[in-house]
Amino acid sequence: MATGLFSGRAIAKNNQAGQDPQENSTGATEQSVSGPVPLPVETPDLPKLPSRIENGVKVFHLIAEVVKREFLPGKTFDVWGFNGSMPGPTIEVDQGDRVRIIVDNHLPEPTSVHWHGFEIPVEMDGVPGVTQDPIPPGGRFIYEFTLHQHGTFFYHSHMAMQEMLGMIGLFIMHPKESHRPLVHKDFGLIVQEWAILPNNPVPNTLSMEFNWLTMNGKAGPATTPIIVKQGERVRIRLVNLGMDHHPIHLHGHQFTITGTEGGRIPESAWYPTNTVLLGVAQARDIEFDAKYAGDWIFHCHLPHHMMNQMASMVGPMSHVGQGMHTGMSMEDGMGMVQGHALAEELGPSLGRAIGVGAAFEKATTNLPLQPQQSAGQEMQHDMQHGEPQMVPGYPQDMFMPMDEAVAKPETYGLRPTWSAGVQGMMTLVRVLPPDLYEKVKELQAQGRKGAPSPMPPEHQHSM
Ligand SMILES: [Cu+2]
Repeated sequence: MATGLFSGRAIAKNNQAGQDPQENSTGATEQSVSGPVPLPVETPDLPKLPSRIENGVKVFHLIAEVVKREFLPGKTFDVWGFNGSMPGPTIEVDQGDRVRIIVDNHLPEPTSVHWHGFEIPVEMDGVPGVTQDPIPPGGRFIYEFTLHQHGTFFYHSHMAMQEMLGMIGLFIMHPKESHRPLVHKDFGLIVQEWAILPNNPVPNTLSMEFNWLTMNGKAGPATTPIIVKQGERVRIRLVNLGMDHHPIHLHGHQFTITGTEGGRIPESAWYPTNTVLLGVAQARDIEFDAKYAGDWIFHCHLPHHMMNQMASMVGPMSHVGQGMHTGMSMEDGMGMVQGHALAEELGPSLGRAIGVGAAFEKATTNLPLQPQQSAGQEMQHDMQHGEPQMVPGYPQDMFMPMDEAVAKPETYGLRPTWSAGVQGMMTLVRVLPPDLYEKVKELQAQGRKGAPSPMPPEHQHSM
């Protein structure tokens, strides 16, 4: 993981925080910790932006361009990002660095890059019209500044709709002296939301209703789990630049919020919690001691952000008798083939939207559905074994594992069917006992896929 900028650096051994690793219950004695040398930040599913030194200046090269991003296996979308990545590659620097960032615009429209929260000369602030001319298609702008701050920052296009197409990246400034207590692992995640109609690869940036939720450009269960060893101290940096605020919740552990988009919070202001409200344009650092072994889910707690492509549920969720009928195709169920594409009733709404599309949503009923009108084999199965269709509100949720499609070293050893419980803006914090931790690290080094999980016997009847 420690590729790029810091790849040549040694990771300091020996915990200097005064918390002897031998004191923890795992018996672990050799652990990497932060110290005088910054601990590189791991950004699952995202690359680091390499740099070179020119006359004492750290030089980066960012290319704004159209990117294809696979949110889930088979679900690839046309988004905008940098250097082939969406979100853009992570930039890591040290406090005090002189930094030059060459930005080339390979997009078909003007852009500019804003350095969010940076205390730098206004000419470098990246606001088109106000502080600079927009960078035209094919054009270049060179940003250069000295960084005296430290913390979790980010860069993004300062064109609003370009933000909604994905033009953001992490910008980590390591402090001159590492914060105490030192951490063994340091991760970064960018959360985003998307409105993407079925069979359409281009996000609708005008929509206020979102059906794809991502962490580092992946929707659960394709989000690569965060791997830590039991007993380690962990920092996770979170950044949000979308239309919604996200209450991000960790299972099984309390954490403290140790940083904001403005930098480090004094320890005297820390308090225990397990959910952090990650507002738009904010960054939050959280830290915790990974005391309890297990595969702990880490997710936005807005229910609509805990699922994928929820528009596909619209058919069975709504209307019998009035309005659009259930049991139609996904496109019919969303009213996509009725009228012309710009008709008001087809305006910015997805699924259970309130607003322009609300008229379609009023006609909800609890009248009995027919089994063949349900979506998904799971439901058909359930319905054949009772009369759940007599239950008002039925159906609500689906359970559809896809373990093998998202298998990777970091998923090794997860419970079979795990993937059905990880959807939308979710990932896993896997607090692993030493033996399993070493095994996953070994698989990572080999670049091997996780062993496919066998289906447990009690589940085979419904597959
Ligand atoms: Cu959310």
